Amino acid sequence: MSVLLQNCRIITAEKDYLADIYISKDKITDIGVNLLIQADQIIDASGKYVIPGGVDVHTHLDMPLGDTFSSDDFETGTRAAAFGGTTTIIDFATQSRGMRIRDAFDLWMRKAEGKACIDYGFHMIITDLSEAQLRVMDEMVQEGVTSFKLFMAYPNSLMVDDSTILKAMNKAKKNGSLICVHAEDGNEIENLIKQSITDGKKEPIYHALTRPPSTEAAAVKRVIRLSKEANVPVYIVHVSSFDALKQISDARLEGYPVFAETCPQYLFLSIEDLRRQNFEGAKYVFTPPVREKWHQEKLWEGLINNSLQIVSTDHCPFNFKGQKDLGRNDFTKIPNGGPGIENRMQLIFEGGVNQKRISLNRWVEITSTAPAKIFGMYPKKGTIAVGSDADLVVWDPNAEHIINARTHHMRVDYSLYEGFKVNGMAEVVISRGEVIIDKGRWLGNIGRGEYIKRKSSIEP
Ligand code: DUC
Ligand code: ZN
Ligand code: ZN
Repeated sequence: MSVLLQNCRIITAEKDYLADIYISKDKITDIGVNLLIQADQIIDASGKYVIPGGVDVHTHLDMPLGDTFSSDDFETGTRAAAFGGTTTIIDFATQSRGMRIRDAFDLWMRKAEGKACIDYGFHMIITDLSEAQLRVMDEMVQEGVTSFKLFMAYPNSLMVDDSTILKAMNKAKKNGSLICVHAEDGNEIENLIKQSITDGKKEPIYHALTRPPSTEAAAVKRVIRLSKEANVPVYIVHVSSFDALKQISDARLEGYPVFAETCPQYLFLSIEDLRRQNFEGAKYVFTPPVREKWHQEKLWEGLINNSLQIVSTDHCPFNFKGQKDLGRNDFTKIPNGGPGIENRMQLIFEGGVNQKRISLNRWVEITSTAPAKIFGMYPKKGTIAVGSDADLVVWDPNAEHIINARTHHMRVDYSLYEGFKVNGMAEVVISRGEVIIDKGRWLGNIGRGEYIKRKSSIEP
């Protein structure tokens, strides 16, 4: 199978130019002006941008939480991602306490197998690091799991102590993997939650008020200190506040390899959303919480000046009816997470490019290239080059769209961005040479996605 894309305005992280792109089987094999090559399929991209497929390095599909699961599995979640122009995800396999890392990896591989519609990799969440499991980290790297996430929050389930983080960092230094951290001070937050419940303060807004920015900043500061001690890079996931960002940008100015992502929910939503009436605030319960509105512009600045390198989604959807309402009388029982895998590219295009905060190149960089580089998939993913996987999106910059739960493809009964008007949408989506979306129609096969054995992370 071959595809010729003609009249493309190709946008990568570095370039912006006109050319045709030729795809043979699953790879880009030629890029040039007026290519005269026969092809099975010709796509005219006049007036559109052609970008590398989006790379979302933070998703939770089919994720267990208490007695429930995130509402998108690998089929519905990856299909929705594709509709939004994302062609690669990295999901999180979780080693629950007492579980072997190898078993967690096998379990998540089974969840994705036969279901994933786009290519996928895994990070491994570590909760238990005995000497035996420490050795398994090396095995995981051989399997292509080259990043590990550790939690400084959730004392009763996922949290690990600083010595465990340090142990993981020392191992990562030897095997070339990257340590990712959920940075919130779990003990401090636990005290604030206990006090809030004792005081009868149980509405969704208290989710944010018991996790103030200071608890995020304190944890970021602590983990940066640990990474300096171990002399390794560190990656901070889902940065939500200026306070946390400041710790990161200060460390980077001093020359330390601290990397970080933020997510659309922190760029577009605020603590006011948690105050919505009739328990609607529960839709906005995810961790870290939404902040006061002024933090949004600070996070955009972080993306502009490269203190933040990536926008991922932390897609972790739970239905309002039947899941979020488990916490109707107590915010601590609201399943923690929100949907967004389908909306990332268009939201960052709207808030970034259309609102003139960032260039087209930077949009591609933070949504595709840097994620591929930092997480060991470049140049297979994250760029448009001869030899790269043919993961491409024909992006219509003028398409008008109103985001809403009725028409989105995520399996969740609400949208965090209901009614948001955005210009710009994925028109054609190609994954490894196969047109899987054409003008809103799904053409791919379920389960066609392939597992990506990632290499060690490299600096962007
Ligand atoms: N952290 C995540 O990254 N995702 C869901 C919940 C959480 O605490
Ligand atoms: Zn987290
Ligand atoms: Zn997450």
